[in-house]
Amino acid sequence: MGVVKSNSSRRKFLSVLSAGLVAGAAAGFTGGRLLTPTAPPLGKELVEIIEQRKLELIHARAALKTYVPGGWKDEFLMISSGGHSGQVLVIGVPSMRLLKVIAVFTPEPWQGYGYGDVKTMKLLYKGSNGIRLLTLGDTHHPEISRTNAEYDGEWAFIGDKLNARIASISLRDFETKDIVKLPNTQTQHGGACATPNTEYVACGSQFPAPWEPGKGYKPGKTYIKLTEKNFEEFFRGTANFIAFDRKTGRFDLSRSFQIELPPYMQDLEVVGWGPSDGWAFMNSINTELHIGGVLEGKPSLEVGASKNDFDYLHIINWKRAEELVRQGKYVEMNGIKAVPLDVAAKEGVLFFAPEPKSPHGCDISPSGRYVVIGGKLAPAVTIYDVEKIKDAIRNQRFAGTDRYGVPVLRFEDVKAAQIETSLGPLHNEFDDKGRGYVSCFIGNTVDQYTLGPPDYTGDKPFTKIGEIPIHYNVGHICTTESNSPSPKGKYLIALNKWSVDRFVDVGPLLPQNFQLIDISGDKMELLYDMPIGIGEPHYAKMILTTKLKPWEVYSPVGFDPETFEVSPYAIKKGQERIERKQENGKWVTEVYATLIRSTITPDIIRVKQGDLVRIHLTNVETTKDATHAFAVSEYNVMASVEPGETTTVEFVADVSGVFCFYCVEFCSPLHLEMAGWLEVEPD
Ligand code: RUQ
Ligand code: CUA
Repeated sequence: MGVVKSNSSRRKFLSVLSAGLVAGAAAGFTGGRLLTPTAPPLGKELVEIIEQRKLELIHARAALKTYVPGGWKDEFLMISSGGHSGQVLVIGVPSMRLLKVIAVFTPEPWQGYGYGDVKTMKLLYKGSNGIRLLTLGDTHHPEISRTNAEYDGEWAFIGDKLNARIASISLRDFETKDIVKLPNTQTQHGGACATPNTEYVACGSQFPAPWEPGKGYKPGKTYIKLTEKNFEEFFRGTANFIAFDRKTGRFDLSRSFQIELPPYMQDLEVVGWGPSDGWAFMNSINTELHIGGVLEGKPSLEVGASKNDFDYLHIINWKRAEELVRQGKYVEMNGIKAVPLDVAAKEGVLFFAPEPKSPHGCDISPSGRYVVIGGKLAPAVTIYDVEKIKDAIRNQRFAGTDRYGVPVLRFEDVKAAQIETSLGPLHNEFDDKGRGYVSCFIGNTVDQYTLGPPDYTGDKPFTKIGEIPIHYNVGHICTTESNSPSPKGKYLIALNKWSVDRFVDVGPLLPQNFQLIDISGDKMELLYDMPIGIGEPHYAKMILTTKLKPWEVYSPVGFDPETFEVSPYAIKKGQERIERKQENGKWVTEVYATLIRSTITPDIIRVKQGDLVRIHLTNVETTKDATHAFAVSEYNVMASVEPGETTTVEFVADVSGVFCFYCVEFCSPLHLEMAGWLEVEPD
């Protein structure tokens, strides 16, 4: 579609616009905001702007639909992955304004994340693999905590594909609270996806990891020679259900469990509600078990993994797995209870259904009745009926088993429909009218279709009803509160990999592109392009902003956002002090400091070279936005201290000299004076 070029359409629009504005004003209708008592000149003014800027009808409409004046709040908040930036982006919708970048897997100076601030250093180390400090993350799938399967706006989760980790983020302060490395898993792709009441966050592996029988996978320890035979016998995927504590924001491995999976390269995973309550679904891409080997005379991974006509949709009864764990039918491996593959296959945890080869995406309709898979290589989406799946399992109607003994259902027994789409269908999202949307990577479209009952009760179920061009190569799409029982309709955002031609060129590496689309009417309408200057925008979730209750300050003063309690290191103004003492035979200089516009107290800190320096910083301010930040020159140390917060920075004073420290937030007219000295006396 693109831009409407016809002059007649513009002229018509302009005359309609000016007539409407004049008529509205004449009737005394001001609408309170746009039109003032001087409406006729304003109408003329708008027409002039439109003419001067040579805008078309669709441009002006789009601008009026998306412009959110300063001081007005966006209706939705998008929690988006930051791709291989390792972070999470928070974006207002429909304004498409970037509100925050949340540091998660990668150090981020602005938030004092990973630069000597003890609580953030602890997170990065805890989330590492015991071999080295991991400061890279490839964030893929964000999730929002749920109550009765609805997004409740309390917590967010994000997975790291590269290192098989998930993180929790509080939606009170929009800060990362926990990172956990999934045991026995090397890469992650399925999920994060919360169970209906966020008892667990589900996340599955992508590429299988080598497992030692009974011992699983330990980074840096496990070695199994990579051969086809070993791949089949010893490599394994996982479906993980990681217990989450809503109070503390922490994951608890001791209450978590995982299910051992064949090395089929599992893809996206979702957890159901309603008729699919207790079930999780994930697809797979390499039931061929091909490992590649181009230089060894074998087909590439790409070719070898696309041979079979069908791969397997994994159907997981996670409540049954939970029960088996309670009965002790698990093996404890590397800190998690693992339900072995043969147990999962025999005891009703794991089933397969054929899915057209090399599928992608796995999404659940609002009713919880349908599971929708993108064809990727086949131009169709396949829709499975959960009632049919449950019925076939109940009646033991299987076509047989796979090579690991997992029961395989018949495609015809569980299929609800297949809908033809543009080329390369990947991910599905839904609206409030029983319609589904699918991103088509190769066709560069988003296609719209109808579901079946109870989601859609009209006379054209399972039918494609529309499409809109996308710029370009769309991966995920995101509609408002989709993948929950009550999507809100209104907007769809296409998360596009390439932005060729859409913006001013900024070198060979192009920004990626979010496109905002209005889905409230019968026809989809493109509203806005938003370049993403960091990482690949992978997937996002949108939530009504009215569901969020973010804190404005930390309270009471001395609050520690790591423990959600008052810090034992919090002090009041006047209690500042420096103490030097020995800890395990090492000298430690411990500083209790306050921050308030525009003083850091103490402003001179004298230490001896080699001391471990620990500075507890309390921002004693209680007003919104009175953030101070503490950075030490030449020492790579930085903490952001929000109003009311107590945090600690720690570093070894290994270099002698006199070093300035100062507040890095432009907090007051005397912000430049908010500084002091660290003197490191040579030993
Ligand atoms: S998967 S672009 Cu990493 Cu979300 Cu389909
Ligand atoms: Cu505090 Cu600048």
